[in-house]
Amino acid sequence: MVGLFARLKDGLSKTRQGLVGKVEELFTGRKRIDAELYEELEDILIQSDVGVDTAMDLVEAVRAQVKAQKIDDPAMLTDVLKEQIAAMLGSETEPLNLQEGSLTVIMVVGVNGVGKTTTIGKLAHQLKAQGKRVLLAAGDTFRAAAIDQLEIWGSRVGVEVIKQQEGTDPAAVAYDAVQAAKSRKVDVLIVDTAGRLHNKANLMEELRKITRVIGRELAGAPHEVLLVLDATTGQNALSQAKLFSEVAGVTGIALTKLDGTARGGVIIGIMHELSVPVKLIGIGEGLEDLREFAAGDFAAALFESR
Ligand SMILES: Nc1nc2c(ncn2[C@@H]2O[C@H](COP(=O)(O)OP(=O)(O)OP(=O)(O)O)[C@@H](O)[C@H]2O)c(=O)[nH]1
Ligand SMILES: [Mg+2]
Repeated sequence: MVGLFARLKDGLSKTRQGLVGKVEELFTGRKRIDAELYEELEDILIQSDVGVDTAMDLVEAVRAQVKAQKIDDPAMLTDVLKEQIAAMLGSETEPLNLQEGSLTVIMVVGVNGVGKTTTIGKLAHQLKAQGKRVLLAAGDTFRAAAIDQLEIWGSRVGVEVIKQQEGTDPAAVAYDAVQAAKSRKVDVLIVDTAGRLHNKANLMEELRKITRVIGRELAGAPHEVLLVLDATTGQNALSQAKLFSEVAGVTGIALTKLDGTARGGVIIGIMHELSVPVKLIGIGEGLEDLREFAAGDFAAALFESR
């Protein structure tokens, strides 16, 4: 069996080639640490979707370390950068806010196509493997296909799906689902939502309404509003995160599609520029390809070449 860390490293290979490969090429190709080198480092970081502000802060942090440690060999900068990225990501793992011994409601939000339904399927699988009773709610009533897709995941993973017809008010589906979860003594209810409506204001209003209904039926719920972001969209993911966390009360981020993209650097920007933590990462389309985001492992996997 391929180890978990190896699988993570594998998933991050394109980001590693892009970001770390270019950085190492820069550091080994230079004889001196000078202003030009810092400028090129900043360019590489920006190109890797770290974000302009974060790129500037990172370069500043590297510069301060170089001064403090009196480093004059550019070849030593890879380790310095790795340490600064690790420091920026923090060492804490932020687990999902699961209620011990009572019902937890997780609402999953995000624009269309980012991987909400897939993430729900993977998460349901994980929770079930931990011995939890899981129920899904088909709160994306905008398209019939969305309900079908969640049902396919449900039967694949072996968990039930609460659904109504296409076009039903998703808040009504959420209401039903909370009732069902209570009477069936479910541990975790995961609510899927639409990523696309007629317009953005409608979507946000709908999300607020679902949240209200869930909270009325179960005090303290939803316990987790998980925003799903697609890493391949780079800086777009960062702006979606800003938008959703303002209106939808996001408590955690799941960053998907880190496999197959060189834009994984966006996670550094998200962690640095937002107060919402990345809790889960998606590194493939399979059932097992969802991980808790552990910053230390991430930084190590990013920099380790073999
Ligand atoms: N490579 C890869 N693909 C992923 C990952 N997560 C999701 N996908 C793929 O992304 C596509 C869209 O995923 P969905 O789960 O349907 O996205 P959604 O957000 O529910 O989309 P809507 O319901 O249209 O809003 C699917 O083809 C998934 O297989 C991931 O971590 N890695
Ligand atoms: Mg979906």
